Amino acid sequence: MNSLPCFLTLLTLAPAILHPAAALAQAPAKGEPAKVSMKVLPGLIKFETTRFDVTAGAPVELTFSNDCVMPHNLILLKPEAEPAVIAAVNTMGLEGMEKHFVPDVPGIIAATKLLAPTQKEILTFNSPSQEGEYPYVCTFPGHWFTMRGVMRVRAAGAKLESPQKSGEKVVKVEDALKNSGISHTPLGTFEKPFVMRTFAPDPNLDPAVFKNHGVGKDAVKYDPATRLDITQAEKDPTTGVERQVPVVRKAEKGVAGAIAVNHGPEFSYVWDSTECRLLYAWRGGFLDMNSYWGKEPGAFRPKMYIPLLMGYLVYRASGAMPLAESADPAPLFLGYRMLHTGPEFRYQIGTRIYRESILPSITDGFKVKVTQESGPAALTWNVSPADTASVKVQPEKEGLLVSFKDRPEPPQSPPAQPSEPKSKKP
Ligand SMILES: [Cu+2]
Repeated sequence: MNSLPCFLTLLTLAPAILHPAAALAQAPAKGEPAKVSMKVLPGLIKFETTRFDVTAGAPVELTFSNDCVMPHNLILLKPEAEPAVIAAVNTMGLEGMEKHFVPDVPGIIAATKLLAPTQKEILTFNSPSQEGEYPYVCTFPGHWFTMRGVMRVRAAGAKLESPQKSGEKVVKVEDALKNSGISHTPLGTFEKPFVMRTFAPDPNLDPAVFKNHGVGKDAVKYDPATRLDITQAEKDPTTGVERQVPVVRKAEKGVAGAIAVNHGPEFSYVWDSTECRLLYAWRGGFLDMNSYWGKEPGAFRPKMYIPLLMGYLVYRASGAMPLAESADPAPLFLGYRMLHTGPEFRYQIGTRIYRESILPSITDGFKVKVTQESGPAALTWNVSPADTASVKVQPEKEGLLVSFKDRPEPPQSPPAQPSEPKSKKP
């Protein structure tokens, strides 16, 4: 569990915020508060307690402890508020990490910060005076549809049942995803990764990594909200007649021909089929496709706008391709096949043909397994100078196993919104 200090460091970077719920969560009334203990089922993206009862208008002390390997929060809501809260969280993008995924919308009764593994927080608040069922959810991206429960508020004097624990009613992530309609933030699972060919973000990687292709191209600016190109008025230089022309600007830096793979919130990576190498890996989410696909599910508009990277990087490639020698020609991608561990990439450098798999760990680090298909020549993995402290190369049968330790970075910032004219209907 040597990733824990990194998680903690990461969260201390996030500025402390006073969310609106904090004001509501103060000042317990007279009398002993009802004590509720809330835990997380490690790795399952679920609260251990799925239902608890409280008396209306009475003080409550809820202790939320996160014993999981992922960050989580707990947001207690008025029943009618849930759709608006989830919708607001989905548009928070990377700003969410700073705001603990607690959106500024009405109907939040109490909320914890985003707790790093091993952290806990005590919420004290008065239960609503109105009887009813009040949902609580974790709003960390991808969690709310399985990580949820309900606080039942009972009239004074009514019998309170003992808390209900999560048990046999296990909702599979894939099934929940199928019903949720969140196709713009797709997620696989740790065991069953999700593979997507996409134009991927370039988080300012070392230019030496892109020896064989560039990043970023001029593109027409596309507005995902209206699904129209953004245009501006311009006078035709010859006729003087005003007309609408598309706004063309340098796209955000992005990698074409990338293969993005997601193992659930725990681990994602981008493998580049031009350079035939792993470019970067991250944790805490996958890609938000809204800026690329537009708002409507299936409205695929490849306008060279870059999906948002959700979460934080734990590895970035640097330097020359580790398996290539300086005299080698550019690598040639030969495709991939799905194994139970995820995709196995196949590529050629000169006369050598390699197979490569990325094997993630749920807590810290990952391994790159490389085998050479043609020829018995010994494999050499040239460790880049930036990797020497965190990478270990071991010879394996017919190949190499290269172990990487997590090197967590602060959460990715969303690209700055250009101040451009609003799109106009043609
Ligand atoms: Cu969570």
